[in-house]
Amino acid sequence: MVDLQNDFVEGGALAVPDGMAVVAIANQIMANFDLVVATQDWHPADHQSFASQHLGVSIGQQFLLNGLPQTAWPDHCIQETFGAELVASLETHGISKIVRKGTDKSIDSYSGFYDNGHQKSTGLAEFLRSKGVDQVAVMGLATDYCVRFTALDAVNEGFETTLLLDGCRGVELQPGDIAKAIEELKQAGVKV
Ligand code: VGL
Ligand code: ZN
Repeated sequence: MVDLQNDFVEGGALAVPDGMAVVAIANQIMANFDLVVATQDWHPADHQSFASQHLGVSIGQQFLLNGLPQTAWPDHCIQETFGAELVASLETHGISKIVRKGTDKSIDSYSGFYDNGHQKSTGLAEFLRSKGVDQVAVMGLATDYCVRFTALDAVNEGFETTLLLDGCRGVELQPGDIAKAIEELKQAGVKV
């Protein structure tokens, strides 16, 4: 379950259209899985993906962050704030592990497995293997960012990976971004 946090649902700083709908879906389907992991975007207040940290960079704009292409986001999911908390209506007792990502201010981390430069692992793949997991299903927010990169890393780590599309909503900064993400995942061997 990717980033089911207050800032990504209605009223949040980086609200994904209809984002709250996937929380109810998560609650409905959770019991069908042997192991449930939640990711949590968890940024320091001066995270360099925030447009507010750069002169002349506006929200939604592309820029280079330490050599990597980066979208400028509104301040969101700041550690220890309400916006970073998991949505309160999410059933949390079934969750075995919470993976926090995006904690290094100098690099973004869309995936639950690696940062965007694929330099540091969160330990999620190792955790899943230690539990005997060989199949992974991915849902959450947002389809075209954190869900996309989490599912791509899952399949590239050798897990048989399924995108639960009904349980995802996207940002769609550009029209067609969600469809492109789905196509990319299919090409990579993710079942949709
Ligand atoms: C996300 C943009 C910035 C996401 C996180 O959860 O998809 N998107 N940080
Ligand atoms: Zn973020």
